[in-house]
Amino acid sequence: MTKENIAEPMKDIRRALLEAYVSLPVVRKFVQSVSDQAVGMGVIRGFKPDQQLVKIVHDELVKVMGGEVSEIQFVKSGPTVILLAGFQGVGKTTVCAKLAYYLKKQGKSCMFIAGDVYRPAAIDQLVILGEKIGMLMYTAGTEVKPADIAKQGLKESKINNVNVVIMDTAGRLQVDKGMMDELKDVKRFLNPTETLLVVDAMTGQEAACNLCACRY
Ligand SMILES: Nc1nc2c(ncn2[C@@H]2O[C@H](COP(=O)(O)OP(=O)(O)O)[C@@H](O)[C@H]2O)c(=O)[nH]1
Ligand SMILES: [Mg+2]
Repeated sequence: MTKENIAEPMKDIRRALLEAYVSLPVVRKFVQSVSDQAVGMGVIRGFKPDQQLVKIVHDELVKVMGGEVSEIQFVKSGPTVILLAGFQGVGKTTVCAKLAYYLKKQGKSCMFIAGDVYRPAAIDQLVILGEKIGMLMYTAGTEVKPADIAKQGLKESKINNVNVVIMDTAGRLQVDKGMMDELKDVKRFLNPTETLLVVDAMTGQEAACNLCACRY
């Protein structure tokens, strides 16, 4: 493969990535890396050059998406505490249930703390999901501050001797000082083992900005 004969497909790849809302620096690095690998590479017998280029693109995509898996860290004694954060409607409450279901199947006992005191029926939503998978839950209604809910919920989880505590929180429509301050307060009381930012897969590169904004 030569710089000349891959120019056209590289242009298509660049366009496809930009249309998929991938950020420009990432696109540039990606195209450069694929070109570097392809140029001068001999074609393997039984393969066509285009098939080989597709393979390089595939492997590079896997690398860009993060080749390694980051497992949840569990503490040795006391409950492992997982705090879920993210904007409104991204799927935090749903992730609470999916995560708990997954952990329960691994033999861990889990408990929810319902910390979304703003979204109408957010607590009911978590309770309904929790009942479906037989979860222990701590709820305190909507009149209590999330930080106090966190404190009480954690206490309750220790009494119940659970392995994992998952706290659901309220999201906002955008980065909001009130939300950040509230999360900071919750975090202080909860001292989570893991804080997971839930983002919608359709968010694209904006997700990276959300992560920077939420890193508190
Ligand atoms: N298609 C799809 N819908 C989802 C997914 N996760 C959550 N939802 C839906 O998105 C809506 C918002 O989810 P929710 O968990 O309440 O978001 P939260 O506001 O961040 O707690 C609900 O109607 C969910 O059923 C998902 O992975 N795929
Ligand atoms: Mg929710």
